[in-house]
Amino acid sequence: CRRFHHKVGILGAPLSRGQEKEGVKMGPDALRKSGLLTALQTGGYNLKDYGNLTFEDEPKDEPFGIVKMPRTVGKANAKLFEAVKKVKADGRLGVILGGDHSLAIGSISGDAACHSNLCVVWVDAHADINTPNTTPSGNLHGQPMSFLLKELKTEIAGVPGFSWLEPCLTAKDIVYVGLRDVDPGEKDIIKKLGIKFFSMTDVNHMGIQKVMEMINDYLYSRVKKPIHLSFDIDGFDPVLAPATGTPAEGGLTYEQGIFVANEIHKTGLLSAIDLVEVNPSLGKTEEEITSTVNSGRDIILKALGYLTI
Ligand code: HAR
Ligand code: MN
Ligand code: MN
Ligand code: MN
Repeated sequence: CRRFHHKVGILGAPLSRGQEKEGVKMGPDALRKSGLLTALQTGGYNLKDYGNLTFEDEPKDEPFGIVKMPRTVGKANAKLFEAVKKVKADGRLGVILGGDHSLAIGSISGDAACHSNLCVVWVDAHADINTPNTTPSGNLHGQPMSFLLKELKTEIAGVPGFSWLEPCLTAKDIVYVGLRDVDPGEKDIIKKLGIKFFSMTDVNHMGIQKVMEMINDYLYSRVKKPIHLSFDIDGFDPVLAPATGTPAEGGLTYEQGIFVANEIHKTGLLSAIDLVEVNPSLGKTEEEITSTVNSGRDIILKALGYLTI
């Protein structure tokens, strides 16, 4: 429908040091092999493939408190930040193929550098808003939101690798969908900052259609704002998307996920999408891998309006 939807930039971001399972760096290539690019090409999109970024481990990357690999994750995100800025400067809708969810720090910062009024729809089993002080695991993929929020700026002070970062969002700019595995410290932060969320309990009780209506009213109905969709594949139920590092029971069905993506497409406001935490090496069978990867591919295609009238 809307013409500006159809200029797309694909960027592979195989970040993996925000957690501890190697295989997540295979996410971008698995998504590429799923037919994502050929579908978009035959669908008439103006597509530019920016390739995959490469990331290196920083030497002597000692933990900061219990936060693991801060310099490596910080530097990778600085690189992704620049790459996403370039995609947006080229006038393209960004499609960022992950990689673990720590990449949202660079991806959303890059998107926000071009859109000061950016808002974020975060689909995930997890809230990813632990701070370096509340994190139970030390893994940075459980913390990106705390690096992005202006309200939490003092919480991330001094983390090595992130001196380039300036928080770009406020608590009212974000909405969660699909939450069901949230740490106590995260609950406190969400309550204190008044962050809007729709847990799986909410989705089950009011239905995904009502949830998307409420998101529409809350985020972008009054003033039109560009939307960044950050979609963690573990937002889906593990029956559908088992090949991921931290699966959580009771997630979105295929149809619910696709509905979310389609509603966002219909706004005409999508600026960029992250598709993260696909880990092909964690599929127990070929079928588990295919189901996970294809579900992620379909979210991207639907968010871009592929085959939609
Ligand atoms: N909340 C836990 C932590 O901070 C687990 C995070 C799980 N990670 C993700 N992100 N897949 O959504 O360690
Ligand atoms: Mn369209
Ligand atoms: Mn996540
Ligand atoms: Mn998650």
